[in-house]
Amino acid sequence: MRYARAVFILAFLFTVPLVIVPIVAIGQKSAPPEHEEGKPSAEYEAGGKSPLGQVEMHRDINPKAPMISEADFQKGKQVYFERCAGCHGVLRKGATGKPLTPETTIPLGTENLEAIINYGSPAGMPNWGTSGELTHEEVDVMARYIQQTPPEPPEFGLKEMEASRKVIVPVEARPKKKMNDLDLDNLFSLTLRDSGQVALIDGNTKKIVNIVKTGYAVHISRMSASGRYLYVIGRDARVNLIDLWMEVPDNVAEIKIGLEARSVETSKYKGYEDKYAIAGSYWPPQFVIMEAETLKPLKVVSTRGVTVDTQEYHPEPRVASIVASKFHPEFIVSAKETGKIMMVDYSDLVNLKITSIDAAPFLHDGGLDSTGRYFLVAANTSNKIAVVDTKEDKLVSLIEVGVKPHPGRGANFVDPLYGPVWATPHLGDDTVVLIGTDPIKHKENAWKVVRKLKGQGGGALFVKTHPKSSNLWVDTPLNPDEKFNSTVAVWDIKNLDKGYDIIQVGKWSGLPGPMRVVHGEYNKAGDEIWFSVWRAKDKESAVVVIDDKTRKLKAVIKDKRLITPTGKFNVYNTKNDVY
Ligand code: DHE
Repeated sequence: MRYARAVFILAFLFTVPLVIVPIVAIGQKSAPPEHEEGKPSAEYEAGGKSPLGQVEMHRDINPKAPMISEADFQKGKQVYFERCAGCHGVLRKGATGKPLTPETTIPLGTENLEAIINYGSPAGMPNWGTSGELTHEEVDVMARYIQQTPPEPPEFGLKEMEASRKVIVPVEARPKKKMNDLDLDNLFSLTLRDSGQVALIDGNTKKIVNIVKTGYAVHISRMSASGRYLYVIGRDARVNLIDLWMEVPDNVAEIKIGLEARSVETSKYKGYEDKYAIAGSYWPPQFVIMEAETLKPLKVVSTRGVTVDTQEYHPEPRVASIVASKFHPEFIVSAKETGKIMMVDYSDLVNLKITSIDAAPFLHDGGLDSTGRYFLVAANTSNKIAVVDTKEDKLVSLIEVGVKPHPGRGANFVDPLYGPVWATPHLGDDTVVLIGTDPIKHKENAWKVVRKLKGQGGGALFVKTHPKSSNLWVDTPLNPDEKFNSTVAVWDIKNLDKGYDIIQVGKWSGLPGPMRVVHGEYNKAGDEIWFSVWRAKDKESAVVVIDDKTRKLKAVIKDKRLITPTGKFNVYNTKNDVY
């Protein structure tokens, strides 16, 4: 009773402006319990896997805060960065969740804080204690930890980056021509999240070409414009550069660009092919432009600044998606907390020009429309898609969509009624929203939600199609129900009103549940779609390949080295922004 009252009173403090569906997932132990480290439930929203817990930070004793031993402080720091920092911010000054600075937590007291950590709040704070995610002791430690002065991770400038850089194979010693007989355009880079590796898989033979060591909790891969170099970023902000021309493609350089990161991209504008790479970090809040072939850091730019809505200073705007412009020598960089989209002109790094576009807070993932001119990015907790004209460098529209859009890079196709559209599913509801993207021939539909398809449920992450396909695929890996998180929904683009069919991808893998089926990616020809069957790191996982035309099983790629497979990046599609 005492706890229940405290929960009610304190609900406001931990409010995370999320919505009901994923929150249910967050608190539920029933969501594949075996997903320890790979578990995408609470950790997804809460920024799980942050490596900052391991970073040494200064401890400041606050006489008003309750006693905490050094060991408990270190434990609290680790739990905070693994579970809480994603919503409440590295500095505890608030992000999607409310601030947890000592001024707000000390007056509430340890007992009340314990209650809220245990039971969560109706507004979105997960019930860490009662769900079993945190033990009783951990809840006690956390209640005392968040009353201490927040320890601050160190900055990471050019000097630290340069000191971390390794050129494993110097440019002069690299092949002068392609030294393997791989069909590189149809190679896939597969994230092996919890083993800190990527698997390079031959899309034709479905054989593993190499397993390459990358950063901790590796996240995404991107391609150089020529298709020769593959860039991989880990959550520990390590960028690996893999040369696909080698006899056996492998690392040729690596660098740490910060302490925590998610995004990497390369220069694609004419005349700048394979010249620059860029990586954005969550901590410190900044991005760095590097020499593409050596990863030599050239220019570091901070994203600290004011938010677009309340115009208040934000100390840690994390760098979310980065896309390369096809219209100018520019990188399109989204800063999450401030809601700013920066068009970073890389033609002159000394006199750097940045056009800063006000979108909406909590920018996350996005991609280009089919013409490559418009960038559509989710402002996820604002429930909006921001559209930027990358030719004019202007905001075109802020479109109200469903609850917590999560497009990945989205999916482009031609709707039989409304013309060219771009699609996004949602974490927070079961809709898939189609937005008109052709302001010339379908002006009346441009930048409007032209359809809302009803999908399997919330907890969707990625949508995919291909110019040669008439299927639209949507996963639901974060839905707590196994019926949904181990299957995908597929619509016939020519007959969207008919609704979706369910494809039993998990079952086809031949592996027992629990599992998460995540992230579809096409092969180069656009006649196969690959899905990852993501299980716990001590369990066998798989990649299921589906014949796109018949929607029948084509192959299951299994190998004991495929640990926690998640994102897949086909070289040709990634290089050319085909999605
Ligand atoms: Fe991602 C893209 C951030 C959790 C798989 N993810 C992105 C992007 C960002 C981001 C900013 C856009 C990068 C770009 O385009 O430049 N992801 C985050 C998080 O902050 C979050 C929510 C929590 C965390 O702790 O990291 C998170 N992401 C996940 C996962 O748990 C996923 C499902 C599995 C995994 O491997 O980690 C996951 N994220 C992906 C994938 C993409 C991605 C596969 C690229 C999609 C694409 O098609 O381009």
